Amino acid sequence: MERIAAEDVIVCDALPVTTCEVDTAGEGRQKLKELLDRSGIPHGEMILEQMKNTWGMRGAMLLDADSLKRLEPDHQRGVRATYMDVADSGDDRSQKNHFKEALVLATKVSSHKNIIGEICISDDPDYVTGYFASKELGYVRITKLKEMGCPDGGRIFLFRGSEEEADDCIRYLEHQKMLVRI
Ligand code: PML
Ligand code: MG
Repeated sequence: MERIAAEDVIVCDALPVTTCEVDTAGEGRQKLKELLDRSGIPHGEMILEQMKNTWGMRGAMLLDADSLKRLEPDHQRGVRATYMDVADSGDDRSQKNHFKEALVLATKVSSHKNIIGEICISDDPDYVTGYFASKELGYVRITKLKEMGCPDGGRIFLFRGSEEEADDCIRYLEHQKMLVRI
């Protein structure tokens, strides 16, 4: 538990949600590439390749979307987006709700001015739905991004900006307090 001042908390609305139904993980991957392309993010294939390196990280990869340079101070740990929650949390927390937790996280992450997109594939072997999220396209769920039983997964936050902005972005992702109205 940590006492925090109400004025330090930003309250905002969740990203709008849409769902893209796909039949195969290959189709889902193709959809991700299209969304990256529509967002003006080049090197879609190489960005998706980076997902091979997110397994086992506690946080997310923070990737410069243009140079593909990794910006996390500690590559093994990654950047952990924390200090966010649902604004009205009267609901039952006894069961993990992948979707709600991810929507809250994606809303916080995408609201930083230098984040131009996020890709997520769950690391839960039984959960194959993932998403792309950005300010412009909202939270786009993709119903299959890996095979059932596969433990791989992770998150990539796509960044565009200067080195100083990257420092500010990491501080924001890890420490800014935020409540999200769903
Ligand atoms: C969704 O259902 O919209 C995707 C949720 C991704 C969950 C990621 C995780 O926490 O494992
Ligand atoms: Mg998980």
